[in-house]
Amino acid sequence: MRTPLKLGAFAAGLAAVFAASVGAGKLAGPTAAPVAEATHDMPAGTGQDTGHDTQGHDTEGHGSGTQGAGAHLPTGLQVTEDGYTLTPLTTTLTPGATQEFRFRVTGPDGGPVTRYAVEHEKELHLIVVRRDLTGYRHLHPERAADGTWTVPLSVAAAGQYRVFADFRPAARAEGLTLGADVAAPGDYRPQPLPQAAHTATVDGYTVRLDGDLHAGTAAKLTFTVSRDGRPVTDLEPYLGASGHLVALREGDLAYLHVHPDGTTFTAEVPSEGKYRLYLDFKHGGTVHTAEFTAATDH
Ligand SMILES: [Cu+2]
Repeated sequence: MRTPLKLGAFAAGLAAVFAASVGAGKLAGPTAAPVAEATHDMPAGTGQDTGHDTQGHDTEGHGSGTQGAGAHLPTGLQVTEDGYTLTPLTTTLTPGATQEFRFRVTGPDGGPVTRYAVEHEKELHLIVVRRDLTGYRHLHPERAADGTWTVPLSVAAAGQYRVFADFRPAARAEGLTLGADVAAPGDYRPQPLPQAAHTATVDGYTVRLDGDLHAGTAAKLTFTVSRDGRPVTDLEPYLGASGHLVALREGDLAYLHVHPDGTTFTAEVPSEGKYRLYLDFKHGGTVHTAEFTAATDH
């Protein structure tokens, strides 16, 4: 249910500055694209409603109960949506070890999806994060001809991990983000969410975030990357853009995946609360991820 992003035309003069306008993005509710398909008509709050409208379509409800029939849910909360299902074939992770993480996406006909549209230079983007919002990874798995996806994955510590597959089947006009939990057994010590902050450091870079989130409306966010006190002016393209931003909502890990057009992002957070922002940028041939906690202003 990727909705078209409203892309602005903010000044793009400084290579090191991202203008990330947060508004009207994937997590948007009421203005999102048509949802009249019966497959969206899930009773809110029911956990065991098996699909009656589409063969093999299990509408396992994570509905909040506050949205009317046909309204969009935020993405990433369901393992099945519109007949597409994310199935991890690797169901247990071993902390500290690199292993092959394998999964499959099946379509409405029950078979593995083997035809995808390329979006942002990839057929599928895989995000892995522990349930406490630590350990973020943004990966690009390889697909075998039979539809099985594989990627080397290592997680540092035990815990419950959320795996998001962000993709668009060739047969669909809109993308999907499906989410599933995968466990890394062991002594799980969840970390508290860091305080909201406008500065993050990563790999010797300092990234400043200007702007604040507003629930349900557009808000402009600007990221400025510097190193040793000086602005970085030669960021490299990453996934066909100047940066890549994912926002996850505290509490349920609702997922917002936004790519910029030029140096501009536009997306919208759906509700008041705290979000963890993950900004990927590329410099010196390496992708770095700056993380921020951002709270909506009331
Ligand atoms: Cu990606």
